[in-house]
Amino acid sequence: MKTFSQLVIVALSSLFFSSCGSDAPKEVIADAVVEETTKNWEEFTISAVGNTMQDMMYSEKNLNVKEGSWVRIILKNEGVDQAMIHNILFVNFGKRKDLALLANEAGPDNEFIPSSPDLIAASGLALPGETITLEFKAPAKGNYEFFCSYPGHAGMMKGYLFVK
Ligand SMILES: [Cu+2]
Repeated sequence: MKTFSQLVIVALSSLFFSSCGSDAPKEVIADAVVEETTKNWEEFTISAVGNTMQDMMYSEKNLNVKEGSWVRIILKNEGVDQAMIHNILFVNFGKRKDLALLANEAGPDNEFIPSSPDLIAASGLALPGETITLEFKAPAKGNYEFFCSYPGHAGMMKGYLFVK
């Protein structure tokens, strides 16, 4: 019985040979297949809990991933109060407060996502009861921060990403 990776190789071989002397797009497809099957995903489910500005928080504070991996964040907004609207932004270390201010300026039209070179990845907004997924390639080795950029939330909803 062939394993999944063997099947992929077979599929790639046939793509390669069938593309010889013909148009290039098939090789592009093959490259996409290679990338998708070789991605190393690190998946985290994070709950946003609490229903007041005093008790809202993420269920996870520290995330550890390996350099070169892909990160999948599944953010579950478990709040029920209509003011509990959340997202999750990953930013360079030490930039949480600066980017929270920029996020306020970006406003609801931009889902409170600031435009900044210190921003690594940002999810959309999750309303109470909603779940949202964010996927991104882990940045270079080092320490990073994450937080909720909905106005007034960055002081309570925050944590760290360590890329090793
Ligand atoms: Cu929030």
